[in-house]
Amino acid sequence: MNQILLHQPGVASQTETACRCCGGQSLHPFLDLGFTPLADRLIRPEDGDTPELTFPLVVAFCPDCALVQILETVAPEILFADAYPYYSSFSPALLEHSRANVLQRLAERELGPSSLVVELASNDGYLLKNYVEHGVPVCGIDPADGPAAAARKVGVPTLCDFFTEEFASKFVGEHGRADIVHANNVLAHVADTNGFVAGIRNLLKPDGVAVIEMPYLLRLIEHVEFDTIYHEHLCYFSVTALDNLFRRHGLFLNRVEELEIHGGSLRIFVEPFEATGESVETLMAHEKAIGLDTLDFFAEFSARVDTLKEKLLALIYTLKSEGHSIAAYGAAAKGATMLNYCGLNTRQLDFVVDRNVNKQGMLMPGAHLPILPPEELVARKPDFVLMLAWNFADEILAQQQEYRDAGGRFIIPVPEPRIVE
Ligand code: DWN
Ligand code: ZN
Repeated sequence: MNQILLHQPGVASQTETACRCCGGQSLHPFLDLGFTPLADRLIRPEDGDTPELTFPLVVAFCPDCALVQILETVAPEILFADAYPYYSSFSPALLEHSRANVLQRLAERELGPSSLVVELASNDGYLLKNYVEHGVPVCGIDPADGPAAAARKVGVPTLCDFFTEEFASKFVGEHGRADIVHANNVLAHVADTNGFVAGIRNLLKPDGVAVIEMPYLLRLIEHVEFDTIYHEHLCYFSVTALDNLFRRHGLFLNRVEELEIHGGSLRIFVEPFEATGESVETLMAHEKAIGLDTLDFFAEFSARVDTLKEKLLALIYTLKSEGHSIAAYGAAAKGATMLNYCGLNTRQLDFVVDRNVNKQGMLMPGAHLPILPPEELVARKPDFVLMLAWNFADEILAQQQEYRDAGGRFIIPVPEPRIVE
């Protein structure tokens, strides 16, 4: 297996010198994950020997607005080009989480046939379909044509486009303003964060609310979730950085909830009027108290990432030296960062399984593990399985009871590599 990785400076990407949100010029890098291929850019088997583009993956802190961000911006048309493989509906826990979100919104607000709910990065309709069920008009916006087509199939009208400030003005002209704007796991992905937020302001009714979810920086650092760092994720948010960002656009972070999903996330409620709730004051005070808004907070992180890598490699090499076979579970974007940063590939791992039929038959970026259906675990009985989709470990362990009863064991890499019987 000769894996060819290629980096072409200035081709398809640019290295930022100013903060993505406040424009500050004093960014402090604190973690360097090297050159990695694009985490969601799965490889066709016939392209196994074709040079793969790689990009630097350096993480920095902005002392002016407390935003953590990567310094490389890969062109969106490169990042979200080819058949974007991520379909939210392949994760039952995510579906249940999203349904509960909608039912809470329906309980909180008078929504009916004259209302409008818009979701940015609406994917395959995994969330908006719950509003359709309750007769509330919706519109999804997502640049990925595969998921957008899947959404229309489940009755969710979807516009296949990138959401920008200009797009928002055009949309309001044609469809009016929204009562609720949902945006899950997308704020970190947009190259023009300020334009995106300005678009949300333009889209919202005066009494509208934007309900936005993103991974929480504090949990990423606490649990060493370095594998959630990849080129699709440009920003890593604290409540402090979010408050600074939205205020810059006349929007106000009035409420925040902490969520378990994706290794620890935030759900924020942003409105065009200021009514800062206790939940926001409490978390911002906590962040100040622990110094999450200072560079010092990140000083140890690089060393902690390397410790996790050493422990995982020591475990895997010991198991290999004892003659054990090892596979993996979850052809996730975070799996690509984990494998490529740790230098794991088909020399140590035989294959990876994933439920997403759009991923099966492809190869993982860089590591080139073949992606197979989960049934292959029971069929081929690898002795161990590295859980790359650790954020769904509970449901995957339950799902794989037959494999475990047959003696199969899982390795959970984050926050500390451990074996689960
Ligand atoms: O921001 C993003 C996060 C929210 O989701 C996106 N950029 C992409 C994605 O990141 P990821 O690929 O690391 O996410 P997941 O959701 O952790 O990926 C889990 C993978 O595991 C998916 O490919 C689906 C698969 N899966 C499975 O095969 N069986 C998941 C479950 C729950 C299962 O039972
Ligand atoms: Zn900044």
